[in-house]
Amino acid sequence: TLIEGHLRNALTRHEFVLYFQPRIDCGTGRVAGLEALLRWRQPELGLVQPDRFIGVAEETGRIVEIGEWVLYEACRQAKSWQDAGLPRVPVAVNVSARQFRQAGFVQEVRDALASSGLAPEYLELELTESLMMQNIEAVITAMRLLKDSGVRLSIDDFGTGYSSLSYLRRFPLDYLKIDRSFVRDMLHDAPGAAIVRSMITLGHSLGCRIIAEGVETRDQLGYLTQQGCDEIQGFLCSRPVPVEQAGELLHAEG
Ligand code: G
Ligand code: G
Ligand code: MN
Ligand code: NA
Repeated sequence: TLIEGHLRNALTRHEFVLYFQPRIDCGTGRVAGLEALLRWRQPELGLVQPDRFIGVAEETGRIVEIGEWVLYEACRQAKSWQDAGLPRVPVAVNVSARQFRQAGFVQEVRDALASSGLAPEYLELELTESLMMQNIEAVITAMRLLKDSGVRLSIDDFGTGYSSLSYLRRFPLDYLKIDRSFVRDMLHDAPGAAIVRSMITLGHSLGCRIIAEGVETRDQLGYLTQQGCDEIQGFLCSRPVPVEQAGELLHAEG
């Protein structure tokens, strides 16, 4: 396909960029972290959103080298903000299943930290619920190694991937990110609200901080805060923004 062909040269042509979306601490209103989100500046196609190419990159295996770039670039950028004296917040990176299952993934993470000089507690890895529910024992082993290296781990898109509750407690998780579909439906009916409340309770009982995704309204923020949600991410606070604007967001915190 067209995407597949262009994707072949995208890395060497430096066509990828990272955008960053902040998440906000419900208690303090301050920026609690930034999620790195990949964008592709393709000369003929324009700015291509990940929904249009991540799937293709997964199928062709190209996601492995792209993911490696994202990991290093996110660490490098986070370190560069810190060196500029901006407030230190963790940067979160999305990890695809294929990338995570590579034998060298844990070492790749350590290498990205070492070569960028970023302290490990400022790197978070977002693993989707569906990634975590396949080859569970191997996933737990890799997650333990990553935790031992000092990075933080999140379960992303929570609620969409048929988690086995008996396994959930075995994963060493720091954050649970409630998928935005639940936040969207939350205030429309009683079951929607009850599901989100249960996720918050479940996440807390697993020892996680809870991040609600896709928060777009003040009403949603109010409800989530009232129910004990720890952090929110979504268009209400900010869209994903290019690196310069992300730096300005941090500067405004300082
Ligand atoms: O940025 P946006 O909201 O359009 O992202 C759409 C989807 O693409 C989300 O599910 C997000 O997790 C995924 N995504 C964004 N950036 C990356 C990335 O660097 N690596 C992987 N594997 N997925 C990403
Ligand atoms: O799957 P993941 O959580 O990584 O997806 C992140 C994606 O969610 C990004 O592509 C981002 O553009 C999108 N996103 C972030 N905040 C909002 C929001 O408030 N509403 C909607 N509809 N999408 C959002
Ligand atoms: Mn994510
Ligand atoms: Na998500």
